[in-house]
Amino acid sequence: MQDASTPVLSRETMPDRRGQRLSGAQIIWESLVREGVETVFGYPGGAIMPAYDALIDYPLHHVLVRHEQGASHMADGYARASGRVGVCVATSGPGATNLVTGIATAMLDSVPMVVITGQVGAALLGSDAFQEVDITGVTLPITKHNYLVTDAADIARTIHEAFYVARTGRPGPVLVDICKNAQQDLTTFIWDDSPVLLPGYRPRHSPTTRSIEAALDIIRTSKKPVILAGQGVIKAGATEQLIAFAEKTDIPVALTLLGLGGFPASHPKNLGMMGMHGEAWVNNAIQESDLLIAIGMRFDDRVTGRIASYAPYARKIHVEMDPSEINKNVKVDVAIVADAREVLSAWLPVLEARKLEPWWHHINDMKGDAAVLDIQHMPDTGKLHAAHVIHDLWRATDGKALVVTDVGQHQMWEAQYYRHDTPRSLITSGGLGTMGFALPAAIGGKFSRKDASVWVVVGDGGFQMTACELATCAQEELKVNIAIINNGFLGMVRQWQQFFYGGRYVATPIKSPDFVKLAEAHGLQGLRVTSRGEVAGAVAWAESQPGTVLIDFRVEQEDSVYPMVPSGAGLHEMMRRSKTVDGHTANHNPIFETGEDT
Ligand SMILES: Cc1ncc(C[n+]2csc(CCOP(=O)(O)OP(=O)(O)O)c2C)c(N)n1
Ligand SMILES: [Mg+2]
Repeated sequence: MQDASTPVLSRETMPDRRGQRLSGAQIIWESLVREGVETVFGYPGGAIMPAYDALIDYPLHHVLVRHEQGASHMADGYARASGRVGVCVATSGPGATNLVTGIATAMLDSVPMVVITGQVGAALLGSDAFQEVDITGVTLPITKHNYLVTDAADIARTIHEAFYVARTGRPGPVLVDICKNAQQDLTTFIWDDSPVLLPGYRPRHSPTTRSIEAALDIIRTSKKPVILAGQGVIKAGATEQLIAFAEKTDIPVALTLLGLGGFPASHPKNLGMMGMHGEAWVNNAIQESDLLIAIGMRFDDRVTGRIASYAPYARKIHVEMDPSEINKNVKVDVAIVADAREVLSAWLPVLEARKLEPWWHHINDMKGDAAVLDIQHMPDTGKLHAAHVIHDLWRATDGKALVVTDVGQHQMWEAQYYRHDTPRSLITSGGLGTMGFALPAAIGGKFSRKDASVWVVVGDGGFQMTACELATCAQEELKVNIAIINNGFLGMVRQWQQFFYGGRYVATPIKSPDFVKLAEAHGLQGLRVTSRGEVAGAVAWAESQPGTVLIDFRVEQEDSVYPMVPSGAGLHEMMRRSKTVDGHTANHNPIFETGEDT
């Protein structure tokens, strides 16, 4: 019996089969190899079986997941960690629909991904055949583009196009649904890797001289400017240019959640994270600023708070490569539709060096009081707070880990207390806020960055959504470290219940299995940590072990993330940690409306 995880041919010994008669199934893998793919994440089934059968002959590593959602998050994590296109594969019907959450997650965070699904034979389309779902219909609003392929002769060109669309312009997921007959039929394999030209698709935009200069005029005259840097900086590889720009102009840099790492946390011009759980001085600086220079970010409601009171004194410059984002949420004075690196490179040589001393003086004053409210400075009560775990994890890993978080309170504490100095050192689901993302995304990340020390930071709730992928770690003999921030609650929802729903904890206390035993049941190692003194040692131990290690950190159950801008409130209307009530009680403010969508 042959095992598909050990391919017969290497890339070097693979014969050139262009011009030969091949099956559509073979052409799928021929095309992926030619696109530079090395790893695919997937799960087989009837409508994709011809493709799986052909896979055995190709130099591709197939990772068998335990649930197709895991495959889509793995492809996503692979892409975010490396900047390359991630690939996942599933069968028709339930296989394809299980990918939907992962596709939407990638779409909302602009992640380049190619998703290949099997489909029933073309003759059966529309007949409610066994395991038939119109997956191109289902995914239309959550893919950058999608294709239904009914003919073997179309497979190579479609896959080539799919990779092009996924990675160019503002990246995103592209789905290719391939009918079973198209996989089985023979056709001549033609590979045309000349540049793809698609009518109506213009992924590259160059900045106009007029917009560049209009922005320069405003930048020169501003007294209280703030740069808002988002994920676009990371995707454009513009970190170096942003550092040079901030140093020359003395402009403080605030980051979005997905922008963290795009500008070093330890850089003196770094303000920190903005938004709903951003630092108070960052949000206040934005509210008081006279100029916002938004670069590769999209004014999501989580970063603006109530739009009507957002940065009321600021002129706004928006550097963004997707024209549909311009003036979508926030009206701007100057829009530059272009790549962040190109724009920063154009500004840099012509801008004069400046010092914004009064502005920095004011910002540093604002920082003063915030530091006092920081949990790290609170007296040691002997309790283990999640913030302590993250802080000590940061120290023990020397800030060098590739951290992959799930969604909830732990995600926000990670963003606040793990200081990211390099791009692509944090992977997190921002736009969709997908629980269950972390473990599979970390597995994908580890496959694309084999040398990285990968840490999963995940809640007790979210971990249980995709914990089945522990078996994938075991089968692949993969090394990731898992820090479960176990607070016995769906903590972020509990926090909203505490603040806005009168403390009625409906459906948020959550019972978990013994996570240490769960790790052991998979042949992996586990450890429980209940006090702060054990954290650093546990992290070092986990890193020293060869296989996947899970640490169950039993943290304070009813702690809350501060500051918090309640949904619908202005960015400056933050709830702060109270100094007086045991360090973790909200100064509840009843004027804020009940929010939704945690
Ligand atoms: C798939 C999915 N379902 C529901 C939610 C809503 N939600 C956001 S945070 C959260 C609680 C997360 O709990 P846990 O994983 O334990 O993390 P904690 O907040 O306690 O750190 C929930 C239910 C979501 N974001 N994603
Ligand atoms: Mg929890």
